[in-house]
Amino acid sequence: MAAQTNLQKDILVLNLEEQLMEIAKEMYGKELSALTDQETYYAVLILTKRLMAVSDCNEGEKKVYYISAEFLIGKLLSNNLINLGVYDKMSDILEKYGKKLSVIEEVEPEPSLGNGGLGRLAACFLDSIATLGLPGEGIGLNYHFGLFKQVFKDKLQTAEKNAWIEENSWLTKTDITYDVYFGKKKVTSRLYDIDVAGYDSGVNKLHLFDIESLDESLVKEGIQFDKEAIEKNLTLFLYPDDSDEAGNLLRIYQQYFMVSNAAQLILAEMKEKKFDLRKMYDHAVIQINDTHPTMIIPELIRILVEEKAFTIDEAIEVVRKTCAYTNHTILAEALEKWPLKYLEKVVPQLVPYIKELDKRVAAKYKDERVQIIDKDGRVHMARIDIHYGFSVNGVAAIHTQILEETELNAFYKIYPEKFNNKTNGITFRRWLLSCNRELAGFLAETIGDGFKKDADKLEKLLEFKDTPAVLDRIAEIKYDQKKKLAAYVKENEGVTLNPDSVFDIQVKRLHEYKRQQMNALYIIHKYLEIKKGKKPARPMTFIFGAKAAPAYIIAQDIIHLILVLQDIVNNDPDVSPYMTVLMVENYNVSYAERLIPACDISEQISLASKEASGTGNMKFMLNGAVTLGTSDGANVEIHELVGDDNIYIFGKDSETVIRHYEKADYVSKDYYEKSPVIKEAVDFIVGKQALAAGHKENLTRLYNELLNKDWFMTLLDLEDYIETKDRMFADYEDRAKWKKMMLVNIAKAGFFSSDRTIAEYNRDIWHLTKER
Ligand code: NBX
Repeated sequence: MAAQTNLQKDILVLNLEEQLMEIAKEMYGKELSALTDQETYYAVLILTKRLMAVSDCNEGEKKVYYISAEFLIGKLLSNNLINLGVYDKMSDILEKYGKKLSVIEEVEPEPSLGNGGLGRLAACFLDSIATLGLPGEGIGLNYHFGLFKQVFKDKLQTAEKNAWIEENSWLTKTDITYDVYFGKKKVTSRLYDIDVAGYDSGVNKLHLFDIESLDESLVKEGIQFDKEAIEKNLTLFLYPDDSDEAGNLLRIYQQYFMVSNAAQLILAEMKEKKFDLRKMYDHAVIQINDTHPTMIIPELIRILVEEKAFTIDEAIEVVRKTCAYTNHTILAEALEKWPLKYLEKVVPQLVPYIKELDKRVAAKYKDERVQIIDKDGRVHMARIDIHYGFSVNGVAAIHTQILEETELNAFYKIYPEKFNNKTNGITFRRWLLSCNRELAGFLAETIGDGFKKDADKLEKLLEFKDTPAVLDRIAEIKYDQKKKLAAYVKENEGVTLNPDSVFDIQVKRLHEYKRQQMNALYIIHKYLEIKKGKKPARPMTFIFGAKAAPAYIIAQDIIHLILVLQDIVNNDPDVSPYMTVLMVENYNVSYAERLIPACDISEQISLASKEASGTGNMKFMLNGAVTLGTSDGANVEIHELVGDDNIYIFGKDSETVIRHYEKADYVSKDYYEKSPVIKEAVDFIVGKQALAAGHKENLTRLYNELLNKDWFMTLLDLEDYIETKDRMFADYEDRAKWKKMMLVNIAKAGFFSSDRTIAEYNRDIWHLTKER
């Protein structure tokens, strides 16, 4: 069977050109050369889907179900073509008919099925699971408008819907539908699949559940809609505003809808394959991506008891051996705690089971910190995962260590054997081969193309760390990427970037702990220095990209400050020759693919202990940027790999920061009053110039926050940050030194391939075997 399907794919590949011409005729009644870019994109999409449909599936006795509320997959065309091994061939065919594949790729809409790192990680993992030939599937939701599209108006973020689903898309409608009950209320789901092609390997599936009765016309202004009618709005948006009760309830509806469908899908497959349900754990492992899918645990227990004649003890035991949990944060406010009364309203059928799980814990452990339902009647979702799953993992070494020693210490003492670390990774297919074809091509010429399947082979590049021709070529590619980005930015943002300047980039979700505000204070400091006559050796370009949660007020204020600085700096003739500020609009995966290859300085400046891992840091390093970072998340491991000479680390370490929190002895005003440099920069926020360019309400609120609260300790590290960043800009002028740093960073990035991460998940948690 496998051999036959492979043959089908080979035949299709041989006849790619004829097939494409046929599709053009069938769909549009035209010759290939007469198609518009849009039509060409659809034709190539249909052909690529056919290729995946006839490819081998990764099969085996046991499968991982990666359940996640987010899969930030990005555009798929280029990646699918690369992974199927037909990118160059397709590109040549299109060229023959007067078309450029890179232009056709532009037409594809980007699905925004994730917020940031957690969702993008899930997408990288699907790529690596398929590439390693492992049987595995993603299960999530098909949000019609995904995460909002960011539009700046009057230097403020506004939100619009992102309608990404077109008549022709990567989604394939299946005939699978399930009934999902919210108490007595029934809705009907529909499954859509997206094929995930592994690199030079088989194909897996991403299952996205949707609701049949959805009503897109409910969305009126921006992203506003009526939150009451569940059957009409359930999958409209990813995590709609959760600042009020209706928003929270909708999130619980979404989560239960996801896990009810997941449970039915998994159990249907167990039945179809005639697997023994009492040994479910031999055939299925469920990876719970953060707490959003946690209700899969009580839901499976409920079904096993009510429909499959298990005793409650038996059900708990089987489910415990099947489920594993990944933690992505130590921020207390980000750990989900649902009021029991919300759960009673949305999923009354689960409540007796959650209470039973709670009762068992309470009977065994007195410690309040490990109880599932707390004194205020809130259900701690992570605690369900830890007690009733077999594995708990953090996403970088220091993160797991903090979980074990501090945040989850009470659990670590009970279940030391469940805890393990899986340092995050990124797929090199998207973050090198696809987004930086020039660099990937040059690396292949220099060290052979073994690194494409075995990322550790990148280390071979170290043999060339003193070879001028190689160093120069890497720097030249960087320069070309900066020019390419500048052209794109000119066209899309109307801002002129100087490719001879240093490109300093901070792109990630906007959050105070990530400290975009600290970067903004550095920019103010530089601006004032230049005004006083201290010119930098070379112009500097500061680029930001970030969306802020609509209900997160201070994050909106930080965006406002950056846009105000962009206006002031770029329009000041004394300063603009030396520095440029740009906040790109609607930062997303596609924008990241343009920004990352063009970056010189990678900003990874979170308050130590707060960034679980970070994955942008890995993407930048792989593309030859040098990291400016704190000892946080995966920065710590990057530092260990590249050594002191190839990274710029600053700021207080996580132990010091954690001590400040414990003692509650950080007072931001002390830092402000002690340091004239800090004072001057902070005061600028509410100075005449800023107020003339921006809004008093936003700027004053941010100023007060920094001065009187500064929960994420911006001012604690500001002086060290300024000193280190200045040193970095100075070192950039030592071109020989800088180029070597670029090379070492690329060479050492192999560890951060998600192929390595997934191999570790499989070795330690999943234990899957491949059949092909
Ligand atoms: O997960 C991120 C962490 O902040 C990163 O350090 C880490 O690298 C990444 C992958 O492990 N977490 C994250 O992206 N969280 C969310 O986006 C999120 C979304 C919804 C929600 C809570 C968190 N309710």
